[in-house]
Amino acid sequence: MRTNLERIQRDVEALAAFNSTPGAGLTRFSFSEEHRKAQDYIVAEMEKAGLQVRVDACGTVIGRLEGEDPDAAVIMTGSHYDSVRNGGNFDGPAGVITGLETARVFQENKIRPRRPVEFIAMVEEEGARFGGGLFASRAMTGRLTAEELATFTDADGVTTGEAMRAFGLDPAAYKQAVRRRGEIKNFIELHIEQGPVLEAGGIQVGIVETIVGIKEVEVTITGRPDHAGTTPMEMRADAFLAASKTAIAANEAAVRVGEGTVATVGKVEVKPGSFNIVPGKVTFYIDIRSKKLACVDAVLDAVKEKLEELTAENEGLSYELRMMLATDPVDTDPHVCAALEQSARELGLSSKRMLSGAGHDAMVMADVTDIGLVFVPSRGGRSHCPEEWTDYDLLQNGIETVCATVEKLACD
Ligand code: HGY
Ligand code: MN
Ligand code: MN
Ligand code: MN
Repeated sequence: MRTNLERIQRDVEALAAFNSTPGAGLTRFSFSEEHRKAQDYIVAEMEKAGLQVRVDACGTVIGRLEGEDPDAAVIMTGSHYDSVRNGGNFDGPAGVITGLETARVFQENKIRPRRPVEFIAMVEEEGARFGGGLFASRAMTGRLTAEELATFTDADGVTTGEAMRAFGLDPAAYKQAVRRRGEIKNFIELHIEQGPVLEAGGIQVGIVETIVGIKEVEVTITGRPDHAGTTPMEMRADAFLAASKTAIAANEAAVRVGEGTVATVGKVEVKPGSFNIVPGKVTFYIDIRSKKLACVDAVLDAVKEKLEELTAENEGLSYELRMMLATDPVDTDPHVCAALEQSARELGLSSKRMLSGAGHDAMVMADVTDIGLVFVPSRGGRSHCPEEWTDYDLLQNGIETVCATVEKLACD
């Protein structure tokens, strides 16, 4: 092994300390103080590894190792380092640390690649603060819009653009983050599996062939706040009841269409939010995913039908639906998959081709380059919770696989 287990563990523990909910999992929202401290750590480690470091217009940290041919298309690896609320220490940072450790191996072994190599650390992949998500990769691929920066807000009503400005970025310059097709030869991301497949099969490395498509919609149902005791049931315009029926419709549609399709309502805001007031307004988010886009759309259609039915039968109810994120299913590049598989084999590691039910920045980077996505096992298949864990030696297996593959692709 050329990577160093102690350094990997130190990186995980160092980044995990930049946390706004210590003792209750990891919470590191974008453009927060925790983000700032984590960014400072990553920049310092990249500089120590001999990289030229910059932060792009939307906050992605980019460490560049110049190639013998500085104009050659770049080999890029990395992931995100923001988190969900009360999440785990590995979702995202595992891929950022893969980059740090690969850069260190290049430095220690005096590897001078023909192609430039860029190691990146991205923000707001989860969308946990502003909704949407996959922010940095959408900024790099030109999908981000000024409208989003001005309208996506956090729980305090702060827009993404305002948070960027407070962090020292200029939201008006967001387009400067865009990377053109042709600039990047490959993007490879290492990520924890966040599911049970590798652990259950005793497989060391997952090589993802397809990443599911995702549609995330925000639904706001407006009803009428009334006294919970004096308002007869048949006279109510109960927004939460309508939201519940809509959530059930989404759930039943996902089960009905099958193909591994999933639908989740994980965030609900009920207003005014008192036990003795009939809910007047409910905003909730439906996350729909499938390896088949037609299945995602079938579930979304079922949601829209239910909303139309509920508001037709009760004129006190109305709804608005806002698309927060829409990404199609994406296949990874067969050549990159083969190179990753060969690296795993040469390292004596077992590997398995698989589907990703989680979304990842790699799926967006596929707009401008050919991608690879590597999984390492998650203990008990758990993620997006404090129990999220990957043994450091299992993480190291994935890092070695990516490091060897980045070296091959960069030195070809
Ligand atoms: O939601 C996801 O799949 C990813 O963790 N952002
Ligand atoms: Mn995640
Ligand atoms: Mn992630
Ligand atoms: Mn991701």
